[in-house]
Amino acid sequence: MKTAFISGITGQDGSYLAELLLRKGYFVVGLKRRTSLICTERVNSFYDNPNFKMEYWDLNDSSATYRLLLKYEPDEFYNLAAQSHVRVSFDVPEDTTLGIVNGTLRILEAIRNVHPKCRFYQASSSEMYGDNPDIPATGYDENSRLMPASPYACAKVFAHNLVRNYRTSYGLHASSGILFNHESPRRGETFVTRKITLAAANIRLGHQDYIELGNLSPKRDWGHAKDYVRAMWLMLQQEVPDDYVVATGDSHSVKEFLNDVWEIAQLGIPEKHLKINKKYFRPHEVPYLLGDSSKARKILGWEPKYNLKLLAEDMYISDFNHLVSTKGWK
Ligand code: NAP
Ligand code: F7E
Repeated sequence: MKTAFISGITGQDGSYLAELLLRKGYFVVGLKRRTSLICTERVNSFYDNPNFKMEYWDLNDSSATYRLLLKYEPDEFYNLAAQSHVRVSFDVPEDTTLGIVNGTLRILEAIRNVHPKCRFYQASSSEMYGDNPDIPATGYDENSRLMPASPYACAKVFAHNLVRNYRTSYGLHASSGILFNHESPRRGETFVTRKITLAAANIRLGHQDYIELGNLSPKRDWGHAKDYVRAMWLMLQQEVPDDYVVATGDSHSVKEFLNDVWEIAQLGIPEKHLKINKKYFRPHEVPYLLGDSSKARKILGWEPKYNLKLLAEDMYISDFNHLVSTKGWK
């Protein structure tokens, strides 16, 4: 039985990846930082699975990394932990950067020193391309120039380069997935897609009047997290470690996503329920992201099952049903 570590187990991707690996017969160790409230909502579905174990750990704690690597000798380590909110990274740049950069470095060093056979996955991000003005017509690929436009993205670039450096310098089986935006019913409520689907459900049920958003023009290549965790696993099954872009190849604006959700929710035109608030604008925006995942499709045999419409439906229906069942609203 293979053993996998997942840092960021309480996050969106961590929970979907754990479900996938448990289905594949892995023993999964979920690495969780200590929080004052128990925030295990996303892991409830498998918390009692005998092949799942939760351990306290933190990106800022080398000793825990060494101790747990020696205790479990995992076959695979998926590093998904991060302060992952781009807007918030402008407010807490040190915390964001230290966690992503030093945290990744600590894991790579620990693997190199005590358990070099362990395969490593790094959660790199399309935010690393930033505001690069030279976007290829087919989208960014693994060789496109990185021009990060936030503390979060700068830190991800540093960590991305570390992974490549440890792969070439020490021969570690270390891969980075350059994942474009991926969403789901488990997406954090302050990311724009989930904010929109949750607001639409609340408005539809008569418990919210309007939604406040920032810049509606940026375009994103949005996919479903369930599709994207499959790509993470596929990367670590390859003989040779490498970097891969994971994206749908289709980009839409925030306004288009809003329109789609309002249509699904049968709410008429969004402008009836929309206020623009400057506080949600960023000091530096990434205007357009489109990914070219040809390499992942060819070498990993990966392809997404969800398009934007299916994603929006999944998220809206989940939010609507959850409000009806938990609050008793009709
Ligand atoms: P998420 O929902 O925000 O989850 C982040 C996870 O990291 C949470 O479990 C969080 O714990 C944990 N974490 C934060 N700081 C930590 C620390 N100091 N020590 C230990 N754990 C810590 O993010 P996600 O959407 O699942 O994304 C997973 C990873 O992929 C992240 O690294 C993100 O930057 C990257 N990524 C995401 C996307 C996307 O579109 N979703 C795209 C590209 C890359 P708490 O629950 O306690 O906060
Ligand atoms: O913003 C605009 C905002 O916060 C998307 C993270 O998972 O994906 C995510 O980063 C767009 C931006 O995601 C609001 O200005 C408008 O242009 O949902 P988001 P993100 O910044 O793209 C990447 C790939 C990651 O790696 C990150 O970890 O939507 N926008 N109005 C808004 N955004 C938010 N959050 N809230 C608004 O009210």
